Amino acid sequence: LLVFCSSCEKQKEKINFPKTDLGQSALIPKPLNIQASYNAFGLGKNTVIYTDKQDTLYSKVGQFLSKKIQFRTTLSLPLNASTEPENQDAPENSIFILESKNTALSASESYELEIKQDSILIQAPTPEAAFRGVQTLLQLIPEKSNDTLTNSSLWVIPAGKITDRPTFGYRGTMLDVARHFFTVEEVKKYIDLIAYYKLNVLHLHLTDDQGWRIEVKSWPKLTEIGGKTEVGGEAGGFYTQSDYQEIVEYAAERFITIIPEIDMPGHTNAASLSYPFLDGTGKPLKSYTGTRVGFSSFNTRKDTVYSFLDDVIRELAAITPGPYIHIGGDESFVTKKKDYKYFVERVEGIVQKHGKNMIGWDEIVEADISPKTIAQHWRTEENALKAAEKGNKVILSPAKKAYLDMKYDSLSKHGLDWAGHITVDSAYIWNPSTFVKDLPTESILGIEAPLWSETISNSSEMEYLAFPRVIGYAELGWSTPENRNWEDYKTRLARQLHFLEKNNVNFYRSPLIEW
Ligand code: TNX
Repeated sequence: LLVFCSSCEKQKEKINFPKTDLGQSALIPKPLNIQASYNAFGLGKNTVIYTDKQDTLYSKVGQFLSKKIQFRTTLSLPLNASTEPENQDAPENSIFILESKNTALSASESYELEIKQDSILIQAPTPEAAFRGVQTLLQLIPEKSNDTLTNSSLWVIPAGKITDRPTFGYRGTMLDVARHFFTVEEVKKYIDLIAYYKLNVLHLHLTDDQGWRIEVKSWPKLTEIGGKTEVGGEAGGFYTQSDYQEIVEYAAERFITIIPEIDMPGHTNAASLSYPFLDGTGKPLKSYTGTRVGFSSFNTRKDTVYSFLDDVIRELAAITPGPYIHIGGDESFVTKKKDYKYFVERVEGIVQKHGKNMIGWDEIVEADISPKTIAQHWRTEENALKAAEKGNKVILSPAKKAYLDMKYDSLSKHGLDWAGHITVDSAYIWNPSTFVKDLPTESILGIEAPLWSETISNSSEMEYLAFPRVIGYAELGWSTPENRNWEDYKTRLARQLHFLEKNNVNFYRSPLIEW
């Protein structure tokens, strides 16, 4: 209590904050509702953080906030320093993260953030929602402290109230670690960056013709042989199961779901090279480090292929807490159509048997899939519509809008252009809810921006393609169409400069943005 009183005394001196406007802050994604109250909260050395302790995940969210505040400001704020906050007079200058019983907040990622002169209150129905609210708060911390208001530094946070929730429950991005391998540390960095913009899914494209990147204990050659190559002939690499679990846990701490993809029956050269009985093409097998697609296929009529897949999916499901396994299914150009359908249907059974929900690229709608399965639209609108007709949910990744591996323009140092150039404004200016004509909104699970890695060979080049476009996709997945506006967005995007620089992100300095 003494501690509180001394901090109260310090805070009680009347601070004359400059006038603020919460409505003008550079929040991305734009929250649903913002009411400014034009005063401010002074984040400083006397600020303390309290969380609901019934659920330890709330205190983990508090810890995350404290760590990020330290990184941004060097302030080291105590968390839950004393007994339950409700049992005593609230000390001034506190941040509370509390569970809300408010039914208006019942959606799993909805939160309220109220900033007053003496306190900040995040109320959320789930720790996940509290975490999203914490990102909003972090985004409100200014780059520079004000050192003239009191005798210590204060980071002036604009006051008011934000009520917020996402449009889509699935807001993702994909990383192709098969064409080029990214290390655990590189993947973690990407996860940390996307968490700040409230994405909640990272899809890992773990296998392709050029490489197999996940350890399968019952079939060790997949990584011993298949893990050794990548596009361009460099060394490749793979995740041990414990590496993968480390990624999964790091993502889970940020309430991000990892979706693993084993791409098949095409895109399987690395697997067949490791275990030739898998091959269905009959052509000589050799390692492949080019960028062509559509030349490989599993043998879809051999039972041993399915017992192999049962092992692979069982092992993968066991280390994947998220509900989904992605089976690829794209560009199987050398698989006969009837074999393709048979394959997708049988693999769906295996995925479901291991307790997971199947996702596949939009071609899978050709098969007789169950309504639980999800189709990821990338190229063919008819497939998206067909999925909806069958009662399947659709993830939107239309290549000409959402592909992070498309060049920005003809001058781009990296990227492909088969789906066109995607400038930073074109990437932002579209409405996922109406983009595929006649696709009912109820069929849309959400959006995902894939980053294929044929043209990049390190993390900095990856960041160049992903940033800043992925920030715009985060807004498209979260904010309502009414709240989205390019002119307004581009000024908020320009104000991400400090965050991007402080985190050493090699982002593309688009001339459309006044950085
Ligand atoms: C198409 S998108 C592919 C990938 C390539 C990508 C390059 C999809 C399901 N398949 O194999 O990497 O284009 O943009």
